[in-house]
Amino acid sequence: MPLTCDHLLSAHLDAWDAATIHPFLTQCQEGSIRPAQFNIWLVQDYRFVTEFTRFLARTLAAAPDQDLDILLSGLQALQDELNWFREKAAERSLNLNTPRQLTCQIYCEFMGSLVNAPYAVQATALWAIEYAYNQGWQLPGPMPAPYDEFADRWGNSGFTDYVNLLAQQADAALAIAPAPVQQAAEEAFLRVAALEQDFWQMAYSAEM
Ligand code: HMH
Repeated sequence: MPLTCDHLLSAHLDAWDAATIHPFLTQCQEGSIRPAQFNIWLVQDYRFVTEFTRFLARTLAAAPDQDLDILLSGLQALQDELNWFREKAAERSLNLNTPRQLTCQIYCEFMGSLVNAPYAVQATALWAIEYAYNQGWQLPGPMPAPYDEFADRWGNSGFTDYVNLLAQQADAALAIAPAPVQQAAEEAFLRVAALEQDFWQMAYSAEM
């Protein structure tokens, strides 16, 4: 039986919960997050998304013809997202040239390390990265302003549809992948889960 995204989730429930359930998100939902901590996340996530854009572009470069349409829509959404991050940072007078924290750097290096990985591995990692935010921002329930705008960016139904299509594309690639590639995809999934957990935690351990 080929590996699927559903199987990865059910085989690694604890790792996935740790990636998507965190006090950072709960405190956004309660409106009790300290603005300084939220701002650390915001700046670091902008820095992450710039590298994630490059990762998506490299994944697109390796994709079969039938996957190009969805991946191009993802790149277009990231163009909007990067501009949105710049607006949010300007509203809060945040400097987006702030150096990357170690956790952000490690996550970006991991995405870079997948440059020569088989497409099935890249597609699985891409899905996991997007699904982590799709779930993480939705699970706590409706958020108060100003966090509702952030929750909606990754929790809205259009983004949810996009993530489901990414899962279908990853599943199709995994279905024709040899066993060692499926194993590499599982390792990439677990790596994403661990890095997502660290990324939330970064808002609490980092200095501005
Ligand atoms: C850390 N993971 C992190 N940041 C993001 N913006 C996404 C995933 C997007 O899905």
